[in-house]
Amino acid sequence: MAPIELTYFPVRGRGNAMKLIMYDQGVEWTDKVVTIEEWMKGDLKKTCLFGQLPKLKDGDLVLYQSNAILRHLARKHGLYGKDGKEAALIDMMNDSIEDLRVKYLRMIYQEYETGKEKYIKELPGHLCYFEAILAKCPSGFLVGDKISFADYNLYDFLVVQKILCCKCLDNFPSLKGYVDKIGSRPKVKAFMESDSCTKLPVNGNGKQ
Ligand code: 0HH
Repeated sequence: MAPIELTYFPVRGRGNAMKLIMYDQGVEWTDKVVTIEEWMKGDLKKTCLFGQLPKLKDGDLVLYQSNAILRHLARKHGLYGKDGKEAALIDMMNDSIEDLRVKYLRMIYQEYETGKEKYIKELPGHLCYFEAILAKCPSGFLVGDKISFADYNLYDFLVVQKILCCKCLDNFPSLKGYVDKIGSRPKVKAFMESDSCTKLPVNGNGKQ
C-alpha cells in the first residue's frame, strides 16, 4: 500500500501535530510541500474540498480538516483512548486545544501588531485549565494512561506558545513537565530538532 501523503505549506502551522504523530508512531509517509506561489496559481485550491490545506491521502481516503486528520491517525494508531469514554474525553480536550489555536492564529494573522501584548497577557487565563487537568493526571497524559492525539496537539501548541513568549509556562509546573516529558520521547525529540521542523517558519506570515 502506498504510504500516507500529507500535502501542506512549508510552515509548521497545522501540519506539525500530524507530523509529530507520524514520526513518533513510525508511520511511513511522504511530505508534499506546496509553495505559496504554487498555491496562488489557484489550480490546487480548486481541487481541495474546502479550498484549504492540510490534505491527507491514505490509500483511497482523501481527508481535509486538520482535526479530522488527527482523529484518523489516532484511530489507526491507537491514540484514541482505551474505550468510548476515554475517546469522548480526548475529543473534549482536543476541541479545547482547537479553541486556543484559533485565538492564537487570529492574533498572528489578523492583529499581531495590535493584539500580541493582550494575547500574551490573557494566555495564563487559558493555560490554567490545562495546568489543573494535568496536575490531576498521574500518567502525565491528558486522558487515561496512554498518549493520545490530543497530547501531540497540545504539546505542539505549547511549544508554539513558548516561541511567542518564552516565560509563558513559568507558573505552570505541570504544563512545563508535560512539555519536557513529551518532548523527550526519542522520536519526538529527533523530529523537533530535525530540519523538517526547525527549518520551517511557525506561521505563513513570518510572525511567531
Ligand atoms: N479548519 C481548517 C483545518 O483545520 C483550516 C485550514 C486552514 O486554515 O484544516 N488552512 C490554511 C493554511 S493553515 C489554508 O489553506 C495556515 C498556514 C498558512 C500558510 C501559508 C498559506 C498561504 C496561502 C496564500 N490557507 C490557504 C487558503 O485559504 O487559500
